[in-house]
Amino acid sequence: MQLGGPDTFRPMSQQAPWWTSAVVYQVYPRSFQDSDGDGIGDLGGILQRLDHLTDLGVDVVWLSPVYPSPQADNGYDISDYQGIDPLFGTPAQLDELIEALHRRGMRLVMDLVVNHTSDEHPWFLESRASRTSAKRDWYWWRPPRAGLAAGDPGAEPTNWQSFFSGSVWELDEASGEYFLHLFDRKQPDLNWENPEVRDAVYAMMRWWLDRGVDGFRMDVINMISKDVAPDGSLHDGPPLPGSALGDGSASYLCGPRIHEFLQEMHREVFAGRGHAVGGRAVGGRADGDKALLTVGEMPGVTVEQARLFTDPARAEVDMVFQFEHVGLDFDGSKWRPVPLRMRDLKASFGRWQAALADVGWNSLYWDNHDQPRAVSRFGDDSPEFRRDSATCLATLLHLHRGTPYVYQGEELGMANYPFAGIDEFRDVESLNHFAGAMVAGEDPAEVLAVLRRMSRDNARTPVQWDGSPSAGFSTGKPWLAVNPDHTEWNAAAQRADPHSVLAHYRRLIALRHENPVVALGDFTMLLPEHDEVYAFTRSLDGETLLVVCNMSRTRQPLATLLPEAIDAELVLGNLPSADPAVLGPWEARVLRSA
Ligand code: TEU
Repeated sequence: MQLGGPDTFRPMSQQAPWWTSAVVYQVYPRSFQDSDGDGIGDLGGILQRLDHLTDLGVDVVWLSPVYPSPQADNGYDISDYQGIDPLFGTPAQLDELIEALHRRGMRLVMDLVVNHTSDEHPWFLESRASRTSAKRDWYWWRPPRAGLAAGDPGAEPTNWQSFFSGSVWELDEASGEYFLHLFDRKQPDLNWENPEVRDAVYAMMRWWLDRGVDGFRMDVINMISKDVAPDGSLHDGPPLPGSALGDGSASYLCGPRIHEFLQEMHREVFAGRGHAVGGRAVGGRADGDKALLTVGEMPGVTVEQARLFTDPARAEVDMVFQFEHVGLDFDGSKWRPVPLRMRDLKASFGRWQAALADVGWNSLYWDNHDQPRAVSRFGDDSPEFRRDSATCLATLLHLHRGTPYVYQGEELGMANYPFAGIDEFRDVESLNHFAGAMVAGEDPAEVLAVLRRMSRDNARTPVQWDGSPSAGFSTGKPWLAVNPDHTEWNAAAQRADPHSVLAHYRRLIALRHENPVVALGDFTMLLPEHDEVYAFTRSLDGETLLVVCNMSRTRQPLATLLPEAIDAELVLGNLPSADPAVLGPWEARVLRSA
């Protein structure tokens, strides 16, 4: 099978950046490894577990926030951008981590949270101090709605609903004005319209790069530009069904100046700053002048926008996290889950693969610290199919074109937690949602059932290193309970088992490093309408890989569906194949077409 004619435009294959063949591993420090027995993971713990990362073969570590923070949103509320929270360790340990990763040929990407700060950040404290403060304009302060007094119902400057329930506006009694927070009330939004804010952020970023970090994952970076009228007012959004609040997203997702801001950031921070890792090129290729990695987290980003953000000629970011595929199993709100339809998943991934084929680049993920566990959500976490569905999902994702992200524990097949009551949750989003639903008179059992399925805490239970009582995570009491299934599902049990989920991730990562078709090949979706089999090809320079994944418990007649698969050579599979003509439950094969 030969795809991609002579007119296929493939500029990436000439001078592919290093990250096209790289795999990123996300560490959520609070839950990775505790080294001091306080039940909370820390930098010392990460330093103890580096062999796990080397063994897996990943190229980059993305570290979720470790900066000083009141921890209202587990560190996504930062009170000092240039320090390390004592909860997680010391600045010297961060330097040690940079050094240790570089020595092992890995890079460190820091989380950059600059849409908002903590309300305890000195910038906000100064801003809040008085209406005439020099930093008043660093945040979004607005008077009550015309004709209403501060605190009156509906007096909030706009009707926007916050991501974490309730209005985005919080009244500051002292000044009688409201401040904007798209997330929690302890996360006030910075005003990027103010050039002083932007300069302060860029200076902070340069400081981290000087310290040796290799790039940034930029939290909700497509929300930094707000659509503000010349008179300074912000616009109401369309009302949300059954709510007094509205959807303000048209005013802050990919706002009017977003490209300008990211281009300015690139010029001020990244231009001409590449550096080699440990004195050698990572991934075996010359790095040129672009050794850093930037990935923008962008809820609601469209493919058209993503092409602009990731077009190298525009110099904005290397890749974005889009949210389309993790929004297919709910109806508008994550608290209204619906079954995932395979054809929707194919249509979505297929569209992103096509849209970023000639310009730009995809990032690929199932899991992160905000998403329920993929094996429970998109796979089948019953004892019979858990290993097979986890490895099938991994194969499907890692064989797409783009940079794959592995979230801690995903490589072990970690599953959702069997939450029994609201007191077991810790996440501000889950707790706010539950409280709001109770005020609205919803049925607690139903709300809990949805939380059990969708809560971010599913992703945040401690990494399961071994079968001991705290799973090897901590000698103290873990801040969030360890999943009881760790006695069976843990790294120690999987390390030496060639059939484990861990071993399969290791093979997938190695395959991307070794085979340019996996990194750069053109993508073509097959069987777009099939409800259970997900199949596609990847082709480069005359070589074609055929990938077939059975996303169900039902055996599939491969001979009828894709006859070309029968004689093809098996490059990598997740099951010992008995019958080449039949695809077993959750079986995945990567084949080389004859
Ligand atoms: O998340 C942004 C975001 O919009 C979501 O993934 C969010 O968690 C989800 O919509 C809730 O349903 C980023 C961080 O990844 C997240 O952990 C932070 O809470 C959030 O920004 C605020 O910094």
